[in-house]
Amino acid sequence: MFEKFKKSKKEPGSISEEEIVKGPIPNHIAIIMDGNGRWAKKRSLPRTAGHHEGMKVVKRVTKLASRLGVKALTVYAFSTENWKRPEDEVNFLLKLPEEFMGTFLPELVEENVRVQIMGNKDAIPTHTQKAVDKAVNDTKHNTGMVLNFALNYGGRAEIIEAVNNILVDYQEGNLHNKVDETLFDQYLMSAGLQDPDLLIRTSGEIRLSNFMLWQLAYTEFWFTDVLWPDFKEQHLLEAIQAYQKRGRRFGGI
Ligand code: V0D
Repeated sequence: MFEKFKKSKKEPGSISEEEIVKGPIPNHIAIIMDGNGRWAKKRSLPRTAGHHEGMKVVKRVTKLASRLGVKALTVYAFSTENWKRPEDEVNFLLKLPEEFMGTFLPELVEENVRVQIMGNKDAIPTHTQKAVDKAVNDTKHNTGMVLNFALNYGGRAEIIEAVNNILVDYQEGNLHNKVDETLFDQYLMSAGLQDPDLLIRTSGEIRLSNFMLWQLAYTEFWFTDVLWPDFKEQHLLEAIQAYQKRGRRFGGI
């Protein structure tokens, strides 16, 4: 093979970290990790096997994102719609945070990653809450990348909750100015995080599925047919490279 063809864009194995860090790195990446069930079905495995494999991919992607200098990584782990799945599958999913933290917490601490959660935590089982609280607590002094899990999260519910909390603060006499975008941002579950620069959705579905509706207003979207358990470091580099090739205008010219 001639040297000059080695870095061909058609070769998915050709993007290096060194090359990517020369360009702008998205501050905040959000990911809809779809396709775990389909991945398992293709292998005649139970859907839960796909979720388990998907969890390992979260670890790998977290490490690479952190190395590249990404400031925040938000992953859609459990939507408010996921309760409609078979009970066994829901129970399995709600055990994943425990396993994830059991095997990954020391590495997260070493990577200086801070875990955050957004979503309705009250409705999840106590054992899951405990694992999540421990993750948040044990990493709260870390100053590196924020790994933000959307857990029992829905974008519309988040907006409605923000509105209701604004009403409460208004009634209590703690709101004196008109509501503007900056104020509204502070009432969202993502308060403190910048809006995502890049949204990745795997598994070929081209929709938002109630994910970060407010925050994704100016975000660049990158969709791939790759199923989440098959998503490798190369795919994240590919997504960031595509992002780097786009000119972001935020509505300007
Ligand atoms: C299944 C693929 C990590 C998508 C990834 C409760 C769905 C693996 C967590 C996790 C899930 C959440 C909070 C935390 C630590 C880890 C997780 C769920 C599903 C749903 F503090 N992966 N993961 N949580 N999957």
